[in-house]
Amino acid sequence: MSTIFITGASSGIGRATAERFLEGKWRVVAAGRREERLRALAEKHPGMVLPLTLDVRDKDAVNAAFASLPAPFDAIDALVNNAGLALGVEPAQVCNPDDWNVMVDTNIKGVLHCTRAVLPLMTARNAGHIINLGSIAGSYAYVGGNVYGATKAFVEQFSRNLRCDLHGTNVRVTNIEPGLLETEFTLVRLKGNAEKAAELYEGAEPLHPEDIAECIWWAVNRPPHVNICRIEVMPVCQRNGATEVWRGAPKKPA
Ligand code: NDP
Ligand code: 8X3
Repeated sequence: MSTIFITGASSGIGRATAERFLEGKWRVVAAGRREERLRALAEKHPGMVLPLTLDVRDKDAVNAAFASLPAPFDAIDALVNNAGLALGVEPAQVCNPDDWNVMVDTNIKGVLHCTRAVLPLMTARNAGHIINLGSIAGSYAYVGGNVYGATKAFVEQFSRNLRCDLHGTNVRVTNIEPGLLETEFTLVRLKGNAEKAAELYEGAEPLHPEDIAECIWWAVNRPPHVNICRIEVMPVCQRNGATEVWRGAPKKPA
């Protein structure tokens, strides 16, 4: 039986991915900060889920967690670096710079901590798969996307560079880049403003977390000689925008 380690398994894409792999008879290490949600998942699937309270920003805690996984959850076949968030939608010149630190610490450093902790385990077995959650925000710029988009561009370049370092091993790396998707992501980004969060999805059919879980399941279950490098997914109602030309006098300073 195979084992997958999923960060941010308490909600959204992470939880849907956990359910998808459990359905496929994989064991799941379900990591996140909201312990009660992870425990509920474990109770729903007795013996198949190891709930792990973990803040991916804490390098020492991440290293300790990977070093002390109990058998049979210690032979990790796949790691999904899913834990992540956006904070705020304001332009760079007026946003709260503290939010930037949280996004960098989670979306960049969290991915680095978990990847570095798992890689020696995978290279020692000459097998494994790292699946990163990028975003279309890493490719397409938009107002207020500033640091969030930049963290996801980091995820894509890190994924490519990882494939260079791992070349010659059987360890695979995939970056999944979803577009508009309904989870708790928007509520977190808008700092609990449920009304504004609902407006984003009004009249549109966004992706569902299960759509992305299915992409991850598909990428992981390709034959061992196949590496799916990158998957960009949007709902049918979304497209990427054109460039814009500013005409007239410059905006007044904020
Ligand atoms: P959710 O807010 O529903 O889930 C985010 C998950 O990340 C939660 O389980 C949360 O768990 C976990 N998390 C956040 N911070 C930490 C932390 N410091 N340590 C451990 N876990 C953490 O959002 P999504 O499911 O939508 O997001 C999952 C990933 O997908 C993110 O990387 C996001 O950037 C990306 N993505 C999302 C899109 C969207 O529109 N929803 C589109 C493109 C990409 P807990 O709070 O319990 O720790
Ligand atoms: C989330 C997608 O377009 O809201 O990563 O930034 S977007």
